[in-house]
Amino acid sequence: QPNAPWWTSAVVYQVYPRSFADSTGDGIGDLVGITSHLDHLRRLGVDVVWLSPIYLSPQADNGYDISDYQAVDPVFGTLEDFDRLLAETHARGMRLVMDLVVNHSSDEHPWFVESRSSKDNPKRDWYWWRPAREPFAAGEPGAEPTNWESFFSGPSWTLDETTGEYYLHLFDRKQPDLNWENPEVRAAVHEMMRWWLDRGVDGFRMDVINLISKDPALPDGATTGAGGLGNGFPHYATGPRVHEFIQEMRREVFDGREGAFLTVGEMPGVTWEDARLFTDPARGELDMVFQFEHVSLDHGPGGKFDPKPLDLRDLKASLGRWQTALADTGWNSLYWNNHDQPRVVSRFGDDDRWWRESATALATVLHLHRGTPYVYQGEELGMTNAPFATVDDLRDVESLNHYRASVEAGQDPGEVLKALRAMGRDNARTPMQWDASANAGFGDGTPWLAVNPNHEWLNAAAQYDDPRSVFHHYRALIELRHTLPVVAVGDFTMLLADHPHVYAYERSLDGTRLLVVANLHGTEQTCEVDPVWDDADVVLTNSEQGRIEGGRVALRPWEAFVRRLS
Ligand code: TEU
Repeated sequence: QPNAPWWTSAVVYQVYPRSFADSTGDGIGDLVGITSHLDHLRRLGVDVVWLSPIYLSPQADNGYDISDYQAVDPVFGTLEDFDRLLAETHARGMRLVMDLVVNHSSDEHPWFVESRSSKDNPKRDWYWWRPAREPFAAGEPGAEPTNWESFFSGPSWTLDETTGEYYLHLFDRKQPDLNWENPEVRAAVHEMMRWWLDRGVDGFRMDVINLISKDPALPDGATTGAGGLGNGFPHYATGPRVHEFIQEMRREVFDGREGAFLTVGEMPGVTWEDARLFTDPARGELDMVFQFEHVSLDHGPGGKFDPKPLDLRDLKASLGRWQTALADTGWNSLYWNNHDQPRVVSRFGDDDRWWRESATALATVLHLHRGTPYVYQGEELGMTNAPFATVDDLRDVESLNHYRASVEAGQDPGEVLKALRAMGRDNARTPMQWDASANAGFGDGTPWLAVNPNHEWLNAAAQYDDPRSVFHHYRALIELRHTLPVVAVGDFTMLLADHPHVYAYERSLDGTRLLVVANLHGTEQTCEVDPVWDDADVVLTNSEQGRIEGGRVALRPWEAFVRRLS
């Protein structure tokens, strides 16, 4: 398609710097470590690297709490290290996208330090300050200005003794929300973004960017949470001015700038209707969004830490709905994993008996949808969830807060730990498994989060020379997107929507047709497709079988194949 934007045929690779490669031996990954492994990414064939935050930060939420947006945290290196990483990325024909975390800053950011210092400080209004709710005195239970529950447990307001008022934090208390109603805040963010673009970066992944416009009336939410807390989500998600703010950002930061950029908005709870608006090119907002519907299907009534088994029909209905919704206007992001999600081979696959088969089947299903695929570090090796034995093995603020709050509320610690083991974010954050050596080749020091013991057999070095490996399957999928326009921009049609275990769809463009069929179950399955596929070329498979006779397909456990007609 001559007019399709460059990112329709691109694949993005997410690096979580803390866990990628440690060059200094302090147990924490760093920029020099990333630079030294860029050839792994080139070998895989990805087009874009998205770097999770490397800015100066107290690291309360591993860098998603920023105290200086224009400095590199010493734990990751220096600005010179960054410039070198950027140059080496570009030298390999890849682009580099930064994380933009501007719904909130750190409480240690000078903006917040000033803001909290007095009620008449010029930066007071850069954050959300409110007095105690009448008739309570500040500090009394129930005195919080709204009943909103924080994403990381407990109230989303904390009392600051200096002025006796509360500040809003949708996440941890060390992550106060910036007040986007204030034009000075927006101008400061735009200036900072331009500074990074002037340095040569190629775009931004925008953290919880659909939460930046709150209803300024700050109404209470329906009470659902623990201890009488309420759900504030309807009052801060996709709020009244969010499209205006994002359009303004586009104008102020990107308009008139030479280059090929990528913008992706992370948007918990976003609907497909809103996603169409955010990504309609005519509206000048974002290139694509991360939606959460498909990674919420295994959440039970109690939320993510009350997981239930996935029904494959729900997954097909959800992803299919998004394919249809953004078929003519807007664009999808495709992902199973990121630094917040459990590992997909453990979550939707079988990381034991059918490890290789299920990792490659799930990859096949995802990558050949219409949209831009994202690979999270280690996913291309089939990395799995970690065998955390006790709560002391965990590091994530969300998990630790949830554990404390649940146990205080009387839940059984063993049950809480079980849920954290299945769904906790640290599963995604164990060090990258480069080889079979003691720390998996991550670095010489004791890693900040223990290496998964399965690195002895599950590692990059073991897969490079194995054409059947998970790594080479990802490499082949990425190559298909680069070489076949039907993968990048073809139409999508879901097949067999009611089959409980087989995921199948067709892509088509100008007379070229692709058939994708995957058995996402550990038993043999059969299904029917159009007999026209009987003799079609097999473009990719993770199995030896792959026969179609008279339209009848017999599939081995977790078998996946792609066929082509043209
Ligand atoms: O995450 C936002 C978000 O809504 C989630 O993925 C969240 O971490 C999780 O669902 C809580 O249950 C972004 C970042 O990706 C995450 O790492 C940060 O902690 C969060 O924003 C705050 O910056």
